[in-house]
Parts: sequence; structure tokens; C-alpha cells
Amino acid sequence: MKTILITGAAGDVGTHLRRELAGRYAIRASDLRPMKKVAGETFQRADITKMADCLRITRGVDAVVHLGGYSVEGPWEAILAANIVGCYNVFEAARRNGVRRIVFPSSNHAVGFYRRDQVIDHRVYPKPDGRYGVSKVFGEALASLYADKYGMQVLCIRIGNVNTRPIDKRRLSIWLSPRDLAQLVAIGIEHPDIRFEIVYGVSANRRSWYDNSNAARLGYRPQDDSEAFAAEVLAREQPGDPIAETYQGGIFCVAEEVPNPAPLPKRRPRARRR
Ligand code: 15L
Repeated sequence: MKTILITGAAGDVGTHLRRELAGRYAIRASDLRPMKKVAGETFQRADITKMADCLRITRGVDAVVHLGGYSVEGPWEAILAANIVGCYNVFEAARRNGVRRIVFPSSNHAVGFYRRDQVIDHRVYPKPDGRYGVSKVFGEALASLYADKYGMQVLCIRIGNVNTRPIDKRRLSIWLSPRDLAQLVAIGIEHPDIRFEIVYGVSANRRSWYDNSNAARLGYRPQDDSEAFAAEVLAREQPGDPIAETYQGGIFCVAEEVPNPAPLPKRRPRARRR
């Protein structure tokens, strides 16, 4: 059985993923915060802004699923520390410890300034919708560098929104069910031919904004479709900010800070013109 390190394991995505992958991998969970372990896991507390911690947690694992970091739009200092310095430390520590496989959960916010009336694939130019999105573009660039220069094998998953059900209209297009998340992560750990790949972390949503053919090429067969929840979600949807509603990144395209989980977009008093 392969041993995998999951950083940021105590977070929402980490909690879903550990539950889904339990029994399939020997999971080494790591986080800054203490957490409740799933049976069979080990836990190591670590601060990814410290290289020594990263060297300790990446030693002896077959693959790293790097979920750790700041997961929404917020202050630059926090994003710089967790998503730039921390991300670099994890990649570099993995390299020094001879770990070749990394699954890097990027985000839909790396391309959040594409319009909703556009379908984008894995080859589009990044269009981040904030500092957080920029940090995810940085992570993808780092993954590309470590693949090309050091022979690492990295799957970047531009995750939409992981939840047991889609929570609003935007999430109907970007929802990722926990079991589809686990399928994608397992592809990232197991697929023999990965060097550097970008895929979208979304279920088989009928309202998707993504051409996810690169994921399909790697064997991804999502089981879920947000459409099953559409009527219920749309019935409670309120009109939102016009800019947020124009672009795929939603409220991240206008707000300076977004709480987690990201709330429904609110209509602002006066619309900016674009
Ligand atoms: C993300 O990248 C965040 O990590 C998550 O908390 C959600 O806000 C998600 O995007 C989203 O766009 O809904």
C-alpha cells in the first residue's frame, strides 16, 4: 500500500478526501491545527512556512497531496506565507527527499476572470481573480518547473467547490463531489504517464464552464452531476453582484476578502461599469 502525505488535512477538502481514501492508502495527515484522525491515519503537526517541517513530513512518502495553504481571497501577507513560501517549501522538500509524485490542488480562481459564457480548457492562459488566484497560478508554475527541471510528476487540479451538494448557482457549474474528488486525486497518485498536467476538479455537471477532456484522457469518469440539485438551488438563489455574476470566479472577482466557505454573492448598492 502506498503512503501518501496530505497537507492541510484538517481543512474541508482534506476531511472529505481522507474519508474517501481511507483504507486505500496509508495516510500521513499533516496540518498546523490539531485534528481528529480517521482510523489508520498518522498525524504530524507541521507549519509549511518552515522548510524543516516540510522536510520532516515529506520523508518516506510515495506521494504528496498538497492541500495546505490559505484557501480563499484574503490579505497578501497570509497568502504569501502559506501559498507562495509554503508551496515552494513543500515542492522543494519533496524533491530533496526523493518524492516524485505531487497532486497540487489548484483552484478555479486561477482562471476566475474568464466569463461564464465561455467554455475553457486546460490550455487557456491564467486569468486569476485575486491574490489567492495568483498564488494558485504560482503553484501551477512551480509544478511545471519541478516537472521539467527535476523530473517530478505533478497533477494540478483546478478545483471548483468540494461539498456534499452544490450550495448556489455558481457552484452548480463548479461542484465537485467528494467521491469525484477522490477519483481525481487517485489518478494523480497512480497514473503512470503523468509529468505535468492540468485538469479541472469538477463533477460531470451539465452546467460546467470547463472542457475537461484532459481529465477524461487520463481516465476520469465522474459519477455525479449537480443538476440533480439544480431546482432546489435555483429556487433560493438571490440576484447577485453583476460583475460577480459575469465571471466564473464569482464574488472573488470583486471582494478583497472572502470568508470560507465562500458565501452567496450579495448585490452591491452601485454597479461598477465594465
Ligand atoms: C476555492 O478555491 C476555495 O478554496 C473554496 O473555499 C471555495 O471558495 C471555492 O474556491 C469556490 O470557488 O467556491
